[in-house]
Amino acid sequence: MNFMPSGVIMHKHIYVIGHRNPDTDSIASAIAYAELKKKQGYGTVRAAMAGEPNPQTRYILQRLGLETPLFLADVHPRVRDVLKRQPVTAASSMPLKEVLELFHRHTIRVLPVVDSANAPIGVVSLLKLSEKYLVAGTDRKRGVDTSQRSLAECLEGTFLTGEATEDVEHLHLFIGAMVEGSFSSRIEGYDPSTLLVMTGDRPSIQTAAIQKGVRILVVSGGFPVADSLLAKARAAGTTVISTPHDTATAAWLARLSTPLSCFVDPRFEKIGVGESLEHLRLKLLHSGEPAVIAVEEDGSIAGIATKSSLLTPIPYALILVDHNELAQAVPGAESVEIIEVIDHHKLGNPPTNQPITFMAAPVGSTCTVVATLYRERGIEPEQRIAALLLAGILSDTVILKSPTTTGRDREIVAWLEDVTGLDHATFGREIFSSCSGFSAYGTPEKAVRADFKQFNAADTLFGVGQVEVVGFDEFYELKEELREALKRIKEQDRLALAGLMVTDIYTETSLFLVEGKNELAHVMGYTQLEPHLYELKGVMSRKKQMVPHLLKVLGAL
Ligand SMILES: [Mn+2]
Repeated sequence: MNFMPSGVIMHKHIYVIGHRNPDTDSIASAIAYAELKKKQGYGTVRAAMAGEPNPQTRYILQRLGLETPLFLADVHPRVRDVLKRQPVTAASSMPLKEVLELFHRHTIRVLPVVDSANAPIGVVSLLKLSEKYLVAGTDRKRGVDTSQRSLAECLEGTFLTGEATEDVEHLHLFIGAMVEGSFSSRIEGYDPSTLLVMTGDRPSIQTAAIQKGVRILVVSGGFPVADSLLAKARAAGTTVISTPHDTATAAWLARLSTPLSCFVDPRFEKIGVGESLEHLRLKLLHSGEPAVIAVEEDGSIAGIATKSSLLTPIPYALILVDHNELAQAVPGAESVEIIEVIDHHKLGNPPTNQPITFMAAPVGSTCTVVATLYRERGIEPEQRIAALLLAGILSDTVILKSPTTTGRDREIVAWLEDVTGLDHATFGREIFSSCSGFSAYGTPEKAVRADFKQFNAADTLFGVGQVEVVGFDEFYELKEELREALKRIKEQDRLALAGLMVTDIYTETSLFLVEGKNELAHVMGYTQLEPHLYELKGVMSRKKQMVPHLLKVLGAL
């Protein structure tokens, strides 16, 4: 049976993940279901968790030698999830000639310019470049901004005098294709130190240019220059470059030798790869820029994000286990495709765009549902996975004693006992006694908060925590501290009542320590052992027994 939609989903990473504040069932079902998927040939499936495991879960994983699932605190899609890496970049010293080739070869419109550490320092857009370059102005016709190094490289030239300096100079280009007299009167009025003269096999022009002390003389066609002239050039400070190109080509190449630094726009939009796609969307929307440069944590360039990045499919999807309501799901789940739900709670799931696998059953634990899937498909779980499933069921049903336990839970437990050779009662006791009680939580307040849920009776907001114990000795030792913790929680959360169920899994009795609503004593209907403390024989389930009872009696007040 193929339970996963084929096609595009196949190469996505799929995380099987339980609810926030995960309990054992939530983490056990995620691991076991991810394993089932792998056994069915889905290699990209991985178990995850939306929070740190509680002490009981930690104990079980350690006992079975299983790894803690991947901790996903937040699954909001990030810039890195949709970014195309290895962007085309250029250094600011690159001549325009090569830059245009990059634009052409990669069919791009925006080119980021990076420094030697690969960090972006600006952008060049093809549109702005063509505007700046092609629209003629009075100075544009002659003006050439270039360095001697860039010029010589573009001309494939050789320095006969002078050297490859890096400074960008603003030069005026003249072609010496006329008699010497006309040439000299042409360049009259220009500062010789800004003159770039190109000529071929014309000693008279060469001589005139050097006598005038022009900045650069380019001799085209590879023609030789007399040694005596070169000596004069050296004395005059004129750089002489020999190029194999003809004069027309050389003039064109000189214009394209302008380094990119002359065109870089230092204002650009930047975003970290770890930032949310939503942030990227807002940047693209409000900046008016067609592209945003994405940078790695170290500041180096990661890629270019454009509007099409926002349409790129997210490379991962979720399978929710042990919950179906987004309010309980890992933050960001609403922005990610959910492809399956495996659960045993009331439905509160949002609508989906696609048909999905949705399995929910009113059984004692999600692990019961997952184990059923193994059995139905004739796939025997690996021993420690079977033991993990067993642990999940025993944890959620308090060793099959909770009123939430169903016949199907018992049946699956019997099957898992066969597979693992474990006795459920012994294993259950081990699980609960190893980590039950208060010491595992650190402080009394943490013990109360670890599994604290809020409820509303008419307009009365109240909260109930639950701790499972083996015997009440430790509870009585900590009772006053726990009461202080309940007082603080009641204040902090603005509750009318804050209570703690301390459930002894052997005697199947809960003690209920409570702060607030003192008149409760008249209506509670259970033995009051002392002020603020009630004994509730046979009460183990908060959701099926305690909360319905409190809703009833608080409503009657
Ligand atoms: Mn559960």
